[in-house]
Amino acid sequence: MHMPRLLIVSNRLPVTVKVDQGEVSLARSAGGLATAMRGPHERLDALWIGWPGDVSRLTDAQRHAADERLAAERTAPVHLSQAQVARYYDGFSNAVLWPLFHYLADKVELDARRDWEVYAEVNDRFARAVVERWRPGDFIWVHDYQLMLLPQMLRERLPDARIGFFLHIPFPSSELFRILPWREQILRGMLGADLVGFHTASFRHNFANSAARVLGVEPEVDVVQHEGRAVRLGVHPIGIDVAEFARLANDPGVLAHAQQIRRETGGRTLVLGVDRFDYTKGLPRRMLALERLFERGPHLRKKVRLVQLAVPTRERVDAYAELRRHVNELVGRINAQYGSVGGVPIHLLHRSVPPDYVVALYLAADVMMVTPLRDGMNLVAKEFVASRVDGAGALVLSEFAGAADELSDALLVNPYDIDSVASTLQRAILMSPAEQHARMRALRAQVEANDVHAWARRFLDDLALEDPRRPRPSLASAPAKLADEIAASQYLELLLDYDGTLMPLARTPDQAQPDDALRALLRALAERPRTRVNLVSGRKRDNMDAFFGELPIAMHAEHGFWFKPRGGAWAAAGDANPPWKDEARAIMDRLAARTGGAFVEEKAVSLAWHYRRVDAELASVRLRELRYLLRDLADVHRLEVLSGSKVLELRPAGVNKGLAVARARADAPPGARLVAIGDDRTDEDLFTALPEGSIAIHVGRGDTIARYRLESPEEVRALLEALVHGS
Ligand code: GDG
Repeated sequence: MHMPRLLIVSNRLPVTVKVDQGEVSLARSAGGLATAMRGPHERLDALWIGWPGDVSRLTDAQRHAADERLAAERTAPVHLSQAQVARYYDGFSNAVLWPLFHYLADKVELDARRDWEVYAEVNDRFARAVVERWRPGDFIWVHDYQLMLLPQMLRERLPDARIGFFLHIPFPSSELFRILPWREQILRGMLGADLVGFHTASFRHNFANSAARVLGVEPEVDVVQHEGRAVRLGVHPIGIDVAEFARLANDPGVLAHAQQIRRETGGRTLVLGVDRFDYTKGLPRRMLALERLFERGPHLRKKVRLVQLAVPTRERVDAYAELRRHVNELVGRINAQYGSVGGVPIHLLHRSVPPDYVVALYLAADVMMVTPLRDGMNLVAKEFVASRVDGAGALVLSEFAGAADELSDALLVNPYDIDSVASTLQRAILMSPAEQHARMRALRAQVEANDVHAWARRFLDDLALEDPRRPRPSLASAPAKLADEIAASQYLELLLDYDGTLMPLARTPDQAQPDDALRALLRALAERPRTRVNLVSGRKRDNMDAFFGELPIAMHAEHGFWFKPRGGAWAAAGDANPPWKDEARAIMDRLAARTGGAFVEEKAVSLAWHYRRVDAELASVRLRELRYLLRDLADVHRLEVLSGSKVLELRPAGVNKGLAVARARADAPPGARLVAIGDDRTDEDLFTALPEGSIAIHVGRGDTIARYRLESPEEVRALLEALVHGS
């Protein structure tokens, strides 16, 4: 029997194929994601699917050898051509998504259509590779911005698979995100997952807002209903392999190396930077801050040295070449100005070094500078903390790194503010050992509490969770059974909502005119033996009369405020012209005038603020404002503020669709069964008021207390037709 596995999918495998003098070998891949997932990959016995680097120059025999080595590492390669890598990876991923998601819109490639096409093509290539290996029960965990279309592509092919997606980089504000020409496809792509994870609550919030704005969905804090599925949005700040860093930090060889680095620094304060050589990491401004420090404090000029490890990365992308040129120029200038025969203040290591070397640097440092302009998390900050088993050292951390949410005991800075980085750096250099230890203790506790294994476990536990709010299974598979059950009732009292239940929602209420087939269906139901029909709507009396006046049915208008029994006349449940209305209307009108697409509808007992044509993000701001402005009025007059489908309604408390239930029961024979069907929040009042033994049916997605669910008005009509013809 197949044991369910975890399939990890990322652009790059944790190992890259290398050929040296004809010998095939595997080298560790660099970067945050590979470093982070390496531990969970081993512990969870997962299969990792991804790109193993360029193998185009390998002979067949070498390629075969490479594939064998890869399989032994429990990895499965997705081979890509050089042309694909140039457009999908260097192009769309790293010259469009990467700068945009890090708030550097001016670095986004001007015209990326071709790159976009190849991005989609490569995502599809990954989808095929995953489908080939997936077995029922396997979990799929997709990583990062190179594969944002993959969750949806997998969902289409494997509808029952558990799919998680984690974004390692920031998700920008919707204002920025929506400049992306392919914003809709990217969002839909991600929403193919069951769980979408982010490092911070603000990235999650940005994503939900973008989805609301671009796709018109109405997300809650941690869930979006999308295409009939509940997609959960999680906050999962990534951790590091704490034990591994502690082990390296206690290794005698590493300690000796750290001592040697300190000796070489010649008594200067050692300030350290460790970054991929990337323009998001804030290197130029970090250099300028050091220069500012020297300008202000001549006494520090010979006492401080910055060692900057800058690991080569994305060397084919233009913006990176430009960055290297800029940094080299700054280093040259500052060293020329402040260096002496005894040494230079900046030492730039432009290469990759082994992990134990990185830890030796962490241990040797007095001050760690982590000042990215934006960063999803930033592992370096956490690695530094985990390595400082001696409890010493000061950490300067950008407030725009995801890590700043957790590491509040670091010295937080705005990396764009060079003066403030300079003074914070000075503060770090001068920090007393007692303060260093106090801060480091708190930082270490924080980093230890959430290591990478706990992170992976929590994400996967979340992914395994059955969401209680997941839409209940549709009746589509068993409508006939429900129809039979209803038909078997001795006496039937139907309570039917109109908009969204018998009729699809239209752009404006006027456009939702009933068709002849619907009138005929309602008439046939009303003429069915031992059956009564109630229409229960939020609409006005005259409107309902115009639609259905000639039918032998009972009608409840304005959510039950007005009632007209079959063959009778309308009667109101209270004061039809209440004193609060003028004031409320003035508030609503004022807000509608400022909100494109909004309009106010007045009914006898209530006022409704419609926003179905308003931009989703604007609507959510306005609704908050409206609720706030109506608060006092509602308190004084005992009014309820109710949200329906894209409408906010103000009306007297207790006047709701539940009134229809009491009326229908009042003269129903004993043993009558009530069947209520509705689609929005106001229908929940109807469902709540139903006596035991009744049947409540919710139409469409979303939360409900109803036990049954139908997909659409068509399905509702089919059910009602079955009652007519089956009886
Ligand atoms: C992305 C997000 C998020 C660096 N130089 C060497 C070396 N490194 C290692 C560090 C660290 C990793 O590379 C860099 O990770 P970061 O988190 O700092 O940054 P990104 O690569 O941009 O990672 C980031 C991360 O994904 C995880 O979700 O935190 O925000 O941008 O582990 O130690 N490792 C070795 N030699 C080096 O010279 N061996």
